[in-house]
Amino acid sequence: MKTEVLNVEGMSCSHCVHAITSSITALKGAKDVNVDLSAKTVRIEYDAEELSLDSIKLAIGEAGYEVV
Ligand SMILES: [Cu+2]
Repeated sequence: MKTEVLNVEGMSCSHCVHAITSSITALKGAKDVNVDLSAKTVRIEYDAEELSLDSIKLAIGEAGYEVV
């Protein structure tokens, strides 16, 4: 299991938290997603054998947010 913290721009409310959380948890291998709105970070716990960090970043981008 791997934990990664990403800086994500564009998150401002609980809708954003939900959008990001559901787009990442839909990925196979994602275990836990934690969004911190004030810190603008997303902490993801995932199985690195099933899921790559690039796929996670792509999912966040497709949800409409920018990983910086
Ligand atoms: Cu929002």
